[in-house]
Amino acid sequence: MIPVTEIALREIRLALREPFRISSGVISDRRILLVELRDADGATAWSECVAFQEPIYSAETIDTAWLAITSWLAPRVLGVDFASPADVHGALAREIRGHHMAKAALEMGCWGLAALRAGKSLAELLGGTRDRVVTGISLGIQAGPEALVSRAVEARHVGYRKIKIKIMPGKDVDYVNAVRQALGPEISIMADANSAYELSQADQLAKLDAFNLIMIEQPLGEDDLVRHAALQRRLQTPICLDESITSLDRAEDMLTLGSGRIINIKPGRVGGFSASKAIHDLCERANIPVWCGGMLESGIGRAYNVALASLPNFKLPGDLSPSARYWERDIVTPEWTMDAEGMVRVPRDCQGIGVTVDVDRVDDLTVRRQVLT
Ligand code: OSB
Ligand code: MG
Repeated sequence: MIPVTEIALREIRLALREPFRISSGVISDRRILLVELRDADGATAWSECVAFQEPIYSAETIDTAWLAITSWLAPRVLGVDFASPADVHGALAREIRGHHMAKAALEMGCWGLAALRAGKSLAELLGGTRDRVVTGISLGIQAGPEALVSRAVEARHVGYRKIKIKIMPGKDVDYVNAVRQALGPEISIMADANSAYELSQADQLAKLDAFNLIMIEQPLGEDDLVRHAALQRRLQTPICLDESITSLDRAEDMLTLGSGRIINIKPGRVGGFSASKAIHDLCERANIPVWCGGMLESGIGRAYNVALASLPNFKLPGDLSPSARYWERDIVTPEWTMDAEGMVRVPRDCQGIGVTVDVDRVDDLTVRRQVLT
């Protein structure tokens, strides 16, 4: 690769069309950390850090990521002559613990830049084989089951192929039941608890077995593989892990312990594309399906997720909603769209990430910027 000689960080503000509630909090006006990498020949690639403003999903926040990138991570990329973007993960992992989302923003940006340089689409460079990826919707916690049902019915109507319902104690069985009744037995439905339960509530979670869910995502603690294994033994419904899978090692632990049967891969959570691909490959060998999760990304982050989801073992619909579900207007052109079959097209006849960043718009939305050389 041609060495990266400049890394520009920006924070933008982008309001979600409506607040998104999970068991641990609510996300509304997003503060988003964008990264622009420039190489010695002047080529640039944009990437996105998926950390939220508050540590309600994982310990990282946009401010910790800013600190990690400027203080410790960017110096490990700037001016370094990497043979391949696959080498960036190791350079960022060495001696620096945690900060996966900060690392991923840089690492994935290097993949984006490498694709551009190779004259290939990001999907092709990664080894993705699909032309289109199947899409589901993640519905935040609503005021009541009726409100959730109307969202779910609408989502089915526009083509989504999987309906994911956010749950928490007190907002679980009635909500899931109402959606299953409204949509009928054929539709793929799942629930995501974002770590809201304890093992002592296993009886309550077991009631969800009645609704033929394709999976229950992350019911227990974010770092807890042992109790998830105990819970999985008590549930018919497959457990899918999200927060708990922070690396290839944790994915191996899940397989060894039987903590779940499906993995939601979010590249930001595991430190980028190399780790995502390694988890993907491990799961493929072990016959564990994976799917691509989402972090309410802008169109930049979405480009990386769509490229990743084009790998062959992404067997289940991803949380890859089109731009218009999140934003009045996205920061890329073309915006991400979904067809009536719930498919998002993978950009393949392009060089790089496949969308163009609207830099004037990004400038208008920028509240801080720092350039590292
Ligand atoms: O657990 O997958 C999650 C959003 C915020 C925090 C955590 C999660 C989510 C989603 C959103 O489910 C998925 C999307 O980007 O559409
Ligand atoms: Mg989740």
